Amino acid sequence: MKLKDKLKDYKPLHWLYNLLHAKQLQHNKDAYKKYDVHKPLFDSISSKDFPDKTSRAWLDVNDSANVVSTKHSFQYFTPDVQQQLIGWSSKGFLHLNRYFSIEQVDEVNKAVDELINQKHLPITHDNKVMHGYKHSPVIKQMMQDEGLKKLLSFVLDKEVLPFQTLNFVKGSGQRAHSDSIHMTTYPLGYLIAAWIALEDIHPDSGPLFYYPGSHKLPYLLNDEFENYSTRLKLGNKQYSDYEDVTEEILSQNHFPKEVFLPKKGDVLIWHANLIHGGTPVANPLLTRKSMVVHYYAKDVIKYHEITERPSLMEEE
Ligand SMILES: O=C(O)CCC(=O)C(=O)O
Repeated sequence: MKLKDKLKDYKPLHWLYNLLHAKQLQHNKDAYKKYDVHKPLFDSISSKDFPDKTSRAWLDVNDSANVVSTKHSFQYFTPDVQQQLIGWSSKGFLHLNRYFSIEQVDEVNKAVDELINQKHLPITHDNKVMHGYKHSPVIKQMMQDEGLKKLLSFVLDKEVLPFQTLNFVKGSGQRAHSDSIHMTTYPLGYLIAAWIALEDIHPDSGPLFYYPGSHKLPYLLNDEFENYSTRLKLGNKQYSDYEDVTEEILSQNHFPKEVFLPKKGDVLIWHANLIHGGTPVANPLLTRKSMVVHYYAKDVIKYHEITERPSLMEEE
């Protein structure tokens, strides 16, 4: 292992980095007070600080089939969305047909091409451009779409804040996971994601897959894959250990697997704990243009469980 990778495990280096980004940690301030967390905002934080591992999101505590129609704003959604909201607690996802127009999507595709070719924004090993919204008003506009935010806020019953955009040109091939390991909240269940098809998705391009109902599995956090940290150092487990345990749990539970083959402009919205990933790319010549936006609820604690780092949020 390279020295740089070894050093990443030492928490004091994170604290230093966090101190240098203190403004981007202010979002946690009120929630620390509300949930009695007596730590400075720059300090490491993980599920060890929160022994209670249940979600308190209203559609996890209640069954959406019984409660969504009691909320005033329910009436403003289309009959199709209303029907899907009713099924949220059992399925853990929503599918919006042709939500974004072809023109909006084409503008985003143009912006992504420009970012890659002109601004030389790097594509990561799993084929994505991170945080494109910071460089492109068109990507930012899609991320901030008011109708989408209203729907996500309805599902969480809290105002949502976009945390990041990921733009994929090719399939990710990412193994099954829950976003709650990457973007963890306290209370649990206060992250929500929107996956936007930026072209018609071909079955051989490495489409997204997900397991309806898997959001009801217990949240898999550090303790569950024996990733034990100390005051100064992170645990010894790797992300691949988390993925192995997730696969093991899936194999014991027999959830049906769905492969998402959307049309350009469609959106899939998923629950904080829905297990999903990217199928292997059968034809590497094919593109799989898509954009993911992860949103946090505003007034919860937001962090990354494995590295115990509080999330850095752009200032509002
Ligand atoms: O689009 C994909 O292939 C995977 C995306 C994903 O897993 C995520 O954004 O959490």
